Amino acid sequence: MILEDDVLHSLCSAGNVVALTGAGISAESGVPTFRGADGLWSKLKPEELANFDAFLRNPELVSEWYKHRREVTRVVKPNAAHYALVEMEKIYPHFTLITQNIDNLHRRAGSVNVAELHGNIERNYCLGCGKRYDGKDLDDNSPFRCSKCGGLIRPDIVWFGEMLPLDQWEIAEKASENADVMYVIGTSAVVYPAAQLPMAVKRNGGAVIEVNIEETPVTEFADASFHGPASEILTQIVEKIKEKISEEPK
Ligand code: BJW
Ligand code: ZN
Repeated sequence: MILEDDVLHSLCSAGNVVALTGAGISAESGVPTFRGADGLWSKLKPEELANFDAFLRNPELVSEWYKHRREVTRVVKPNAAHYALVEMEKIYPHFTLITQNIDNLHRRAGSVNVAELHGNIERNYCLGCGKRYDGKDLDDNSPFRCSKCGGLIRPDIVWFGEMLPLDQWEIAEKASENADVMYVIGTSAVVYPAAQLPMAVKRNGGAVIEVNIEETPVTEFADASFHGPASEILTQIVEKIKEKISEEPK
């Protein structure tokens, strides 16, 4: 990986920094991505599983699918890319991690300031009365129906056509508008409104640094694009930032 001096300088001098992550950051932990040859949507149809109508049509099927996904996310572990972002949170004075992932791996790695745009697979709630359930309650006891009102229990995640949680979106939007630097990591950047955040950074004069194994719509306007596995690239970026900061006179 070649990190040009001027790019490294802007990464080291940034005060407000944001990372926007997608499924690719968890791929090396063993969580499948959505798009691409091995992605979830190559085998399963999103319109049959990942929207509210599909859930109402067949709550058992959809709930079983999320139960299976919870089992997958619980056995996997955060990887070096998640830990590199924990380091960044320590380096930068103001650091916000915006994730589209529902797998909880950023928090498990130790990141604190995390905005979850698409929810969290461990959280669930009843459509009838709002009672909250965590994933473990559902998996250990009888699934799907609320113990209080008998209503359907759904995962607290954002399906297509649904609004993002307003508080998380506002954090993400504000942090992006104020960002000196945004790292865009492991996302195909095709799902809105998350995909508009890197453009908001550019519009406001910030720099966009992309980390992805492939080109995406962000590549075109990014200030630098690093094409390779997030675990390797982010570890190297963090090392270089630390090295440079330690060389600077105090
Ligand atoms: C690596 C790597 C490694 C691999 N290292 N990199 C036109 C038509 C219809 C709808 C729309 C439209 N325009 C906009 C919309 C709205 C829609 C949308 O954006 N659709 C587009 C797809 C067209 N958006 C919504 O509906 C959103 N809500 C909304 O807009 O509300 C307002 C509204 C209300 C009412 C009506 C209309 C509008 C909600 C979006 C919710 C997204 N939900 C999902 C599913 C969550 C549940 C679940 O998990 O089951 O969230 S979709 C899925 O995509 C998931 C992800 O968070 C999201 C983004 O995917 P991501 O993370 O980018 O993953 P991939 O797989 O796409 O990419 C992985 C990347 O990693 C790749 O680039 C790889 O190269 C890379 N990679 N290994 C580095 N080791
Ligand atoms: Zn209920």
